[in-house]
Amino acid sequence: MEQSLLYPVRNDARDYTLLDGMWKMRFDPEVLGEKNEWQNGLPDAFSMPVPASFADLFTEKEKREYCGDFWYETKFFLDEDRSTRVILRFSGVTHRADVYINGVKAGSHEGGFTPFALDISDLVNYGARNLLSVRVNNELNETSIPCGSVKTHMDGRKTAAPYFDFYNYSGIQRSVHLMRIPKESIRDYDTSFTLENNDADITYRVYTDGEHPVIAELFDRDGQKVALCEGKSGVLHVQNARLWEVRDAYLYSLVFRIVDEAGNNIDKYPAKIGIRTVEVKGNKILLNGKEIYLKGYGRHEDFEVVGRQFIPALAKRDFELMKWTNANCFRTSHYPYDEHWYQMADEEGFLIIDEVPAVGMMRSLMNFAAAGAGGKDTRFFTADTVPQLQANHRNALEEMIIRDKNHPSVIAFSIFNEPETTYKEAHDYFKPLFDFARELDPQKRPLTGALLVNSTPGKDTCAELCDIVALNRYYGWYIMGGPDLPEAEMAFRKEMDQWALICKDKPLIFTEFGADTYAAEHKLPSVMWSQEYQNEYYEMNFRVMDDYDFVQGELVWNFADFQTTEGIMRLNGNKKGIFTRNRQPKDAAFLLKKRWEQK
Ligand code: BDP
Repeated sequence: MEQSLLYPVRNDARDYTLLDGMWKMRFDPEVLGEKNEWQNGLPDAFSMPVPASFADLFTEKEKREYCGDFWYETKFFLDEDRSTRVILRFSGVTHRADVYINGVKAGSHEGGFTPFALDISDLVNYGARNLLSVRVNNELNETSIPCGSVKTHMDGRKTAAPYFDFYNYSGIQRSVHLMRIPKESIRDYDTSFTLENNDADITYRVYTDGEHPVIAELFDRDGQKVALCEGKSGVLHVQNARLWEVRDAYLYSLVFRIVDEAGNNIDKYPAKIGIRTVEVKGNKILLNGKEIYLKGYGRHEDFEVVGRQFIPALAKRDFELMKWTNANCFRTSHYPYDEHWYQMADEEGFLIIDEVPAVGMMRSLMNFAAAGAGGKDTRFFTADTVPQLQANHRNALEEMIIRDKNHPSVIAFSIFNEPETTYKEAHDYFKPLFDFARELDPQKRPLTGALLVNSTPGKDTCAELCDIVALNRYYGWYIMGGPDLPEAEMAFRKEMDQWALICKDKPLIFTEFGADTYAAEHKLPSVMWSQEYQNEYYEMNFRVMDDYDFVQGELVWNFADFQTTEGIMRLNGNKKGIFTRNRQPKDAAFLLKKRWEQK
């Protein structure tokens, strides 16, 4: 990690300007931009908001589906102050970016869902305007995560061919901050907690790039100082600690300061922290030492027109809906979300399973389809691309854990979604990534990964790497749907009997189960795609899950209908939502609300 990924703040030591707004943009299908020096000024550009997913803003199909290089440009003014470092921080550019300041390359980044920061102090003009150009590329391949390929059409057009079931939204999709931070600054911090009776110890470590001492002070919600510690690492003792609990989220403010000889602040970073512990004990998941059953959703960052852009009002609506159904958890399927989601979950007392974009690790246009059609494997993890894929996966994992490790809401990290796990090379691929994540996480949270339909006991090679076994299962939908629902129940029970042997001392959760349901469709008796069938599907699945005590969570698929690529398997998108794409309930929402009130 070259630069600190700390979220930007403003105080007496730090400042930032948000560069969000209307930028210039231009597609570059022939990859001529750099040769034609577009980094010195973008000719014939149109305007484009930043942040935004560009696809659904257009009316022309070839623009919506554009795949390849594209350029952005904006200008910013910087005052004469040379006493700070100037850092440009991108919260998410999908999937890769080259950044230029005044025509000079400032850096590059691979991976569309985690932030990167570039020190541009030596490239900027002080007391003048500066040109910021970004070349973005949204192609998928077998070394990128998520995985996919690119299809070149007969007229030369390229479109994305994802190996996954969500739309390849791209662009500068998250905010851009121009930060000014002290030359000697706080780069990062770790926290972890131990509880004893009513007290708590917060073990912290601060990383700085200088030798001046650090002071850590803890304030409660009323601004009262409750603990103080000097040093880059230490333990803050909190008497009568207020714990961070589900839907009762108490946040403290932990303020780190680098101080000079006279006691003045060189840098200051305020962190919001929630005191809580997470562990797996036998086949239970414990939060603050008490058993917790996970209820909630797999989600997407997805909405009409705006695609993957974070819209505070929409996120507010989503949290209200999740609370209304008595949910307590969601998985950031299938990529780390915008940082505001985690900040909101911290405040609301929601639990997050934070997932790295390791999805599509199987050669198929929609991975579930290949697996559903007999579980064929494509020897994905034996290809020459694997070392580079693993390096990218490792980087994304590192950036996600560094970015999210101090959020109380994050209770587990998910290292994959539905890869082929049925042969040894898959295990060899994932083992070092699990080891790496364990080493990296100061809180040693449980690790997991969502297992595909054919990853069953005896065949699967990766469940043993997981602290929590997580299954994506579609009994009653892809497998034996409609009139075959009773057979689906039997098959489901048969599989669960096998997991029972493995999960004597390991919890198992469902990270996906669901049925496509068209919001306008009712039918008595039910048929697949009707609201009635979605309810029957869930009732059957819950009946099975409730009979196995090692099942410690149920995250339904999906919170809301979402956009996918076109195809005969999808009716303008995936319709497994409990809510429609514009956030109104289907009938199943009422079923979940009732169940989760009691569960
Ligand atoms: C699983 C995937 C998920 C899909 C889902 C589905 O993990 O991304 O959207 O199935 O088919 O294969 O709805």
